[in-house]
Amino acid sequence: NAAADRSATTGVGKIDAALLTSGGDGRDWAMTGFNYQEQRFSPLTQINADNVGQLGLAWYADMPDARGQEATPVVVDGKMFVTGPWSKVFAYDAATGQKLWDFDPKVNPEKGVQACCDVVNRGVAAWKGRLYVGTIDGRLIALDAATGKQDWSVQTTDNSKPYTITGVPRVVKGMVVIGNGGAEFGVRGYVTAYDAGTGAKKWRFYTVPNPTGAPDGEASDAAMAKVAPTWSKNGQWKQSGGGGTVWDSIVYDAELDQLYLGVGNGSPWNHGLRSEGQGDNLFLSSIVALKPDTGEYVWHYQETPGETWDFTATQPINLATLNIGGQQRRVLMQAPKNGFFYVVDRANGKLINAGQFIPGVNWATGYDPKTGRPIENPEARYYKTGKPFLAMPSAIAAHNWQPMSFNPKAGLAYIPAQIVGSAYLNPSSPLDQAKPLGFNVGQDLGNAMYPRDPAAVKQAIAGATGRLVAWDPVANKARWTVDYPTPWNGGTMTTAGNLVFQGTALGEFRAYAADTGKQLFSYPVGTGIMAGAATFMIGNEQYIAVLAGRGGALPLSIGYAIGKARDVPNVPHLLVFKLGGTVQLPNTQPQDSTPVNLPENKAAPQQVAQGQALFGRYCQVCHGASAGGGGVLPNLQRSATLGDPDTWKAILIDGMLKERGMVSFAKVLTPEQAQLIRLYVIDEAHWAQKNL
Ligand code: PQQ
Repeated sequence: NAAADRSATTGVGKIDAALLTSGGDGRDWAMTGFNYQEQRFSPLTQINADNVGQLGLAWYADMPDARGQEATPVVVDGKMFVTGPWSKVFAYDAATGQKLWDFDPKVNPEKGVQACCDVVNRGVAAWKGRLYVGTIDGRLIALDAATGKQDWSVQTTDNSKPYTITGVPRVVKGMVVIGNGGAEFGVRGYVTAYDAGTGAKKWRFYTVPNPTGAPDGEASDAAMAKVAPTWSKNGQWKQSGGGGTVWDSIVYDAELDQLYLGVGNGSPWNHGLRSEGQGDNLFLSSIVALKPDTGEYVWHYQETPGETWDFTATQPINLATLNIGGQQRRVLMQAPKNGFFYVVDRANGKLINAGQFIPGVNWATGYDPKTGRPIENPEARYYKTGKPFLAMPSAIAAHNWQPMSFNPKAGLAYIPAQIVGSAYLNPSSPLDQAKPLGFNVGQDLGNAMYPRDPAAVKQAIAGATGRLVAWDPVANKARWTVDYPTPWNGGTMTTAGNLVFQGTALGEFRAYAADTGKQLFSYPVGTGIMAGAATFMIGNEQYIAVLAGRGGALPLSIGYAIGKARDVPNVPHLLVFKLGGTVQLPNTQPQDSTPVNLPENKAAPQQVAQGQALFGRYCQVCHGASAGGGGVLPNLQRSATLGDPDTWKAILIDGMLKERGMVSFAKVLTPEQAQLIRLYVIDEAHWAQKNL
């Protein structure tokens, strides 16, 4: 009986109660966000500000795929469950590290090219003896937690479209709720609730209207009828689906019995192209509250009306009760891509506070407290001015998916923030219109590369930095900050032991005092960390677990500005610490950065320019702007095939490496164009060797 409660047989039976409290004592880390409030705050105190310096490794495990490691471990009754790239699931004895089983959903590697930001996965949900995982190819799979065997699987997306899943399913009132991604390519976002026992569909909520104008026959119909006038009559959303993917945050509020969706950016990004520059385009870049039983709309708060910069509101949401102006307010908190930290009243969706958490935010100066709307800088709407807008923050985000935590004792939220600007510009060439392969974001991607100016590139590298921000949501300002020389540092986790844990892009796992930000611990892990940590107790011992390994949007796409992080090896590990742990990690070699012998540069400037535009359009989102490499996918400036036109063609046109996710680009490139890209990369590599 597929619907049977598996708790009796698996030892992870108490999980449904644990989701509310994580067992109350915090011995389990029952869901990726710790419990339904998703504060990632543990009440455990054995490891604390006085003794955290004694942490050492209890055990570690090698992870098989050197792509982004983004999952937070889930730990229940002594077993640890994590996911890795390609939606694989791994189970361990949490005290010893003994592998119990693994599960590979066998995603077709060619699907990887539709994952905008790496083939990542952020973790499982556990409930009544089952684990739930979303896959890159849009399946929601239920596993028996004891054996890792598949119980049921449903296809939650139309696989003829570029939908993907990277986010964590959430189990709410006997249902599993899952969203999807794909708004960089052209999809229409939605979430679906399935019966947790059987996988039968319960309801679906679309986040943007149906381009055909017809009702969907789904829970969102009434809401969509209301928001349809916020979209233009024509505009590219009619073809692209409009976006609004819910690719990360979905949070259940057990106090108010509401479900909050963090809704993503528009598709294409460019509001001028998407919606003829008209309308707020609800529910893009919004937090939407639903009734979990039916999926009916309750309220919404839109953070970025008329979204046009890829400003998602998908980032982690923390629930809390705060004393604001002498009143206890049930709030949600979010630090989304756009650089403002929001405190929103959960009862009605009204804005309480919005404050800039990184310096230099220039698309808006602040929020009108009456309307809850941003006060915009008119220059930011590049499609209106016709001029490029050099924006802070950018699509890569002031804060991306890296988990944020909230410590109710310190009254602080810990934002893994970053300071990375970039330019937005209307497309100048038909090349940048929608294509069967590649991004469809309404930007001048063909020209979006680093200038051939060493000083400018060095400035871009120095200017892209990271910052841990301890934000006081009541005072609406930072209490303390820690700066990092590179962006894309790890998610945060905080404890009643007055600690905040965070990994860094340069390969350290650190702990700070939660109240003051004083650094108390640093451990060299030899590889960059992006994921958030979990903590749990087995017997008399508290453990801290974190995945290490680089990947995700920024290392794939940013090119040179990844800076020193590119030299850090990418050797993925699951790391588990305890007080007095003595296990040693094997030494890793730094990435080889000695100059390679490049083929002679014989290209004419015209060929280089053509190759550069094609590279910008089709290659840079995975191989980095200006082929600058990010230490995840092959650094093409060092590729042994640069001097070998036949192998180059076999890879780009014939799909020789499709089993590794490098698909054939024959749909969009002629063999001659493929060679122009090769000539451009050779030219760029010569320039970089000489100038950087
Ligand atoms: N994913 C990452 C990552 O895992 O590093 C970073 C991003 C995504 C983004 O910056 C995105 O904008 C983004 N957008 C979508 C989307 O629009 O559907 C999906 C995803 C994803 O599923 O990973 C990301």
